[in-house]
Amino acid sequence: MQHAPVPAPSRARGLMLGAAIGDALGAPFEGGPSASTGHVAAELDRRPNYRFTDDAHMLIGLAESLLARGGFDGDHMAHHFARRYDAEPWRGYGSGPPQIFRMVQSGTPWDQAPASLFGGSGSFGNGGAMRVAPVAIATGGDPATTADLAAWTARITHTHPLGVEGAVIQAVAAAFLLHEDSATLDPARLLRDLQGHAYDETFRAKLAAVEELLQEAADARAGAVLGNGIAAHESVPAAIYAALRHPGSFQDAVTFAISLGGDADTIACMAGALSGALLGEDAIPPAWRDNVEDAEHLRSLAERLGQLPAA
Ligand code: AR6
Ligand code: MG
Repeated sequence: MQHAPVPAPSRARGLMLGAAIGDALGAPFEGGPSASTGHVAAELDRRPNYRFTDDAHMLIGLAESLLARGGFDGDHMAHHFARRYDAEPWRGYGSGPPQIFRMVQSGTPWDQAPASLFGGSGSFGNGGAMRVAPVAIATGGDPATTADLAAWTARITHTHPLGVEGAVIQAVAAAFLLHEDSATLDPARLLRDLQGHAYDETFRAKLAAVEELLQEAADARAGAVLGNGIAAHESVPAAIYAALRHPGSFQDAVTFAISLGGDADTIACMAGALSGALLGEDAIPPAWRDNVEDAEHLRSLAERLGQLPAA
């Protein structure tokens, strides 16, 4: 049976809504143990949480800054993040970003503040990756432009090479999936492309493991092999795996991501963005897309990002 290709505007909305939905639904599971997908699905049915956390809060801030400046402006984005944090500091931010926001607001240039964190090594947390997916809409999907813009947006808070690389890989994956058909999706081709953006052995090995795990019949080993932690290299590969393992179902991709436990909201946020980009808004269960916080704003950001001349 033929099926119609998913149109670009629906994919852009799917990406933005998918990120916020994954974050919100995953939030009550953050820091918990891994669980069966059956258990997670029953909990999501019984008591779905629709309020998102810092992940989608920063993703919205990133999109708003790109739109306000017609592309990347580091000083604007850093101050916009800081203003949004000041307005809603209770969203669950990591420890690093608020320190950077204070520095920037006290006059430290945006491109100097983050390198001082964590004893001068910079953050390898997943904060750069969790918010980066809108970049893929703004660039129209060109991988090199996407990688470059993703790296710049990450460096506002994350300067450790693994923190930046995680954002680049997540953004390039989103750009790829925005243009793929789920019926003909070739995960091996995506993973080969992503290897081209992985300069650190840590990510190269994790991406190779994603490909191997996709060939196994069951996904019971995925969490142990790929990780489920707050570091970029412990969560971006898991999110990519979740989206590729369940290419025909947004609900299954997000439920699986949450079932990994650990940094469940962030893994589900990133998996939700990828799955939403591939499948489009209509593939998201209506109850989820109707009820997630700020749904109309997310849709409007998606539409306007899609009209930006390649950022
Ligand atoms: N050395 C040691 N630990 C580190 C390092 C490092 N170089 N870099 C990061 N960490 P952060 P984020 C650890 O604070 O990435 C929310 O819950 C350290 O424990 O830069 O924006 C979201 O839902 C640090 O506090 O913030 C996401 O899950 C932590 O990684 C997450 O936070 C996070 O790095 C996003 O956090
Ligand atoms: Mg988290």
